[in-house]
Amino acid sequence: RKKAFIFDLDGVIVDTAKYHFLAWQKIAQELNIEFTLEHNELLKGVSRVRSLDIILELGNVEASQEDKNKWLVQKNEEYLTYLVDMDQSELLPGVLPVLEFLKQNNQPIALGSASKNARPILEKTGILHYFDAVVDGNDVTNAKPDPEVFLIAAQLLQIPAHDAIVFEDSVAGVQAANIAKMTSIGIGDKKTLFEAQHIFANFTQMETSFIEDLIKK
Ligand code: G16
Ligand code: MG
Repeated sequence: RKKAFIFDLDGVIVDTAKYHFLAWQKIAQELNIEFTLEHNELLKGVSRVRSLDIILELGNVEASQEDKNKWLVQKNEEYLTYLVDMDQSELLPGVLPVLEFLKQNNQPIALGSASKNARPILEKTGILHYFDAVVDGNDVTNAKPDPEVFLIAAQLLQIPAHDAIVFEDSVAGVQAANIAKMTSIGIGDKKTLFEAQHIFANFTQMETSFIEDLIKK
């Protein structure tokens, strides 16, 4: 059977969270807002615009739209400097074999990410050709936990939502998959992602037989 396999990007395919963090930290420093790695958890899977709002809320800072736009541009320019040297070595462990296995089994694959930088990251890491559809921050109006990004992905793959499987590292993303009635698979910490139907620390923990069962079900 054909299923839709939908991958989140940041935290599932690549560990760009550390780069988002460094870029946001620079903005926060300029604004004298304390911004720690713990705070950074709040930004996972969250859009750029919403991320800035969260940081401003942390520092009780009110700002004009003009200033906000300026910081959003600054943040992205800083973030892009970290992507320049990105290559296949930045793929998270076990990702490539899973993509390869799905391809060999003729399974449709999509990206479902909040990031507006998704395509260049897939290109730089050399895996764009695995994806039959790419849905990212440029294509959606509603952020996760709204299921829009995953619903569009399944639609593009021409697979009904209940036959879609979503890999996610963020709580909002797992919730989005659940709302869409898709199979949610958390990649990361059990305690954080307890709402997911299945949870793996990373892709190396996922047996081929598990994926075979997903295809057969
Ligand atoms: C990713 C990250 C978020 C980031 C968002 C937008 O989402 O998890 O932290 O804020 O993309 O990224 P950009 O500024 O590149 O548009 P995902 O859905 O891939 O985990
Ligand atoms: Mg993510």
